[in-house]
Amino acid sequence: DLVPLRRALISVSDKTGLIDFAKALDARGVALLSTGGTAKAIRDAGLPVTDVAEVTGFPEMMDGRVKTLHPMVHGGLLALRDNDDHVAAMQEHGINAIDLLVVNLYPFEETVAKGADYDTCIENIDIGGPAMIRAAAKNHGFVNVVVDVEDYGAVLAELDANDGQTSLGFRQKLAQNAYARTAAYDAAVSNWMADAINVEAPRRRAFAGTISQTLRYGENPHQSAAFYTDGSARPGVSTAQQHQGKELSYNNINDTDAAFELVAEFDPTDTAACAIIKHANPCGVAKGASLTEAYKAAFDCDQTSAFGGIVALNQPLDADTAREISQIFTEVVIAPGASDEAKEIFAAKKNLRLLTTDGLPDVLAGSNTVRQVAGGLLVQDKDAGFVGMDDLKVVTKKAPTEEQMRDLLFAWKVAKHVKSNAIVYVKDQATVGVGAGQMSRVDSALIAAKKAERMAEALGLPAPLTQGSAVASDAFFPFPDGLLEAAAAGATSVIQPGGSMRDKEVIEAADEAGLAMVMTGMRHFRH
Ligand code: 93A
Repeated sequence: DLVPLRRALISVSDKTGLIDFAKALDARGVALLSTGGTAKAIRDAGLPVTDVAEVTGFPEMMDGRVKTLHPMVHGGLLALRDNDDHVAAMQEHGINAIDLLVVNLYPFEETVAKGADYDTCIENIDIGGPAMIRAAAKNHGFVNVVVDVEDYGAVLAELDANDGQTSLGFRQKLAQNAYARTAAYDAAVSNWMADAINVEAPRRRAFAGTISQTLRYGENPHQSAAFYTDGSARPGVSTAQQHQGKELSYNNINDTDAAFELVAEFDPTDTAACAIIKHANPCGVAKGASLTEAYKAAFDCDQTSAFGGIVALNQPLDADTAREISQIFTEVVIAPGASDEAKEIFAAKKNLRLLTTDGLPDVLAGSNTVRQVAGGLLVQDKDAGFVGMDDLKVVTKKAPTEEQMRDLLFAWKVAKHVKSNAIVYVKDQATVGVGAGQMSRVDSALIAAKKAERMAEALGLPAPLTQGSAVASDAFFPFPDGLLEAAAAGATSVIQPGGSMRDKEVIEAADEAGLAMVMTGMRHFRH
């Protein structure tokens, strides 16, 4: 299954590494064939190269839209070298075999990312490139196809290991990668179009990813796993720089993402904030006059659960906060930057992973979330819902005080990031009890209150911090019972969407308990 490599067609938009690769091929006796800009670059480097236009007998035309779409090219890529008819056809039409195709496509994804206008995006849809890639990949029995600059070295290594030939296994791997590239390319085009022309639920959707990391295992050690990025390059765990510690695991990545998305709710120019996450749920979130204070307050919500947690900060990590975080075992810290001193402090903590990013994700930016179900995918808009002071409706006799209002809005932001049913108690801009993921809202209210009691004991407080707290419920109270449970825990103000058949009953119960309650008109289920 070894086949020699005698003739290559190179047509690349990204010319990184091109000259070195062309030189190395030339040195191995490979004849080079190339398109306009690529040919010019190779020629300028003093290497012999034939223009595709010379081979096809046609000039590149229509602004380059038609340059390689020709039987002299596609015949050379697709012909089966061991098929008499194919060989006869090549001879009859003077078609020469192409053994290596090197293509990287018009930068469509980058053009979209730059915010280019519609026509510019359209012009950057590569047609001839994918056509050649797909042809070469189909004929991998004889043809090598390279679509990534990173693979240039591997081709040379393969040639050197096999006396100027390549093996079938090698060509198969290249072909598999090539089809994933053209699939991802068309997925990007289709997804861009869905946005550009505003289709709500396109009949077909395409998804694609590029491997970022093979993971030691998945959610459990018997599950294999890998991390793929979609190229959207949002600040977050997929684009973060890791400064120390072993590789992130599947669960680390999932939790770090949850932590960073939550802390990004809090404007860093307004105040410092910290979120501590365990199993994708927050066990402490707080704002503070400094990052250290925010961390301490978040930690005091549930010190037991914070052990081995993921800490996310909305401002660059400073030395004091690094010292404070170092007091207990933390799996990952993610922040939009870190001071050198903070990095040094963490350097002594071998098991702690520090990740820094170039900023915070924009929580209001539109994007999709995708979840797999048996036989399909569920796609929805990301929950970028936002509720401000002006959206709230006071429904009880008592209206929240200014201070209560601030805590209610804080609790509401946190509740959005807690698995349903979510109940979040907040006091002085810090969570003091988080009830997550229960099948009954009453249980979430109870569990959160119970945790607050435990923390009060541990901290030696006279009463749980839920006394006089603000409480958020991610969805409406279907009955008064959940609300009354929160009142029993000491909550004095409530934020919830409203919209239950029994809103009237719930509001009456709130009035009777002397609560101040506001409704958001928006719900934040999270599953
Ligand atoms: O406009 S195209 O879709 N029409 C073609 O026939 C064609 N053939 C190659 N674009 C085409 N290409 C692309 O040109 C390649 O995929 C590559 O990205 C680019 C290289 O052009 P140049 O060599 O002129 O820089």
